[in-house]
This record gives sequence, C-alpha cells and structure tokens, in this order.
Amino acid sequence: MTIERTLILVKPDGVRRALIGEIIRRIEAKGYQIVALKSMSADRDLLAQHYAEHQGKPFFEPLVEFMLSGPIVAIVAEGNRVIEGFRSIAGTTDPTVAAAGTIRGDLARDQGTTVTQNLVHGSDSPESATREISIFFPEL
Ligand code: D4T
Repeated sequence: MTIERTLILVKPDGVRRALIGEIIRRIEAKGYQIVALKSMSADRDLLAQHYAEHQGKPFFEPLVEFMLSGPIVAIVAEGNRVIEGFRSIAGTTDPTVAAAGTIRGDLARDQGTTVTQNLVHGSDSPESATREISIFFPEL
C-alpha cells in the first residue's frame, strides 16, 4: 500500500466558473479522501514558492497574475497512489488536447490567453506534494 497525500488547487478560473463542487465530486467519486480544504486568496510570495521551478520562464509572470486574479481553493487529498491518480483525472496541461473524461478535457479549453487556464493543479511527485502541502497548509 502506498497511501499518499497530494496538493490540489482549484485555480481562479475554476472558482469563477463555479466548478469547485464538480471538481471535488470527481476527486471523491474516484475514491480519494479530502483531508483538508480551504478557500483563500494567494499572494505573490506564496505563488513564488509554489511555482519556484517556473521562475524565469516566459509564462511565469502571467501565471502569477492569473493565480492572483481571484480566490482559489486548496485541497489535500489522500489515498493509494493519489498523486498519479489525481493527475490522471485532471488530464494533460493543455486543455485543448486533454482527454475527454478528464477535468481539463471535459471542462476547459484554450482561452487564447498567454497563460494556460486549466482549472486545477495537482502535485507531480511525492517530493512536490510534501513541499506544496507545507506551503499551503503549514498547520498539517
Ligand atoms: P499545474 O502545475 O498547474 O498542475 O500544471 P501542470 O503540472 O499540468 O503544468 P506545469 O507545472 O508544467 O505548469 C504550471 C502552470 O503553468 C501554466 N503553463 C505551463 C503555461 O501557461 N504555459 C506553459 O507553456 C506551461 C508549460 C499552466 C500550468
């Protein structure tokens, strides 16, 4: 058994489009447990930590601006292989080609913006999950 935790974010586009419930429904329907959840407004400092690997890339500034454009929902989900499993139900980064049946494939598309608006974030490795959970939920 590999019980893991992952950090999931409903990004500002997901909140604006009233998709919080639909996204949580899919996480729960897959069988994962929600162990922490909060609605919040990110700040620049928090996002610089979270997206440290993207600093210096052309989409970094637009990405930060987008993530500051409205409230987000931060979620910790738990289950066997949840890191891989959530990325599978989220779909690939580019929503135009994300598979049907995934969150991004079913619910998102290219909006013609510099930054990809793809509704959700999910940690991509156990190391990222630990790091990201401590950024968004220092109390855990
Ligand atoms: P996140 O991190 O949000 O779960 O998304 P991914 O894991 O699928 O994608 P990522 O970390 O490579 O990118 C983070 C964030 O930046 C946006 N982005 C990414 C973008 O606007 N243009 C790009 O070329 C890339 C690679 C989308 C997600």
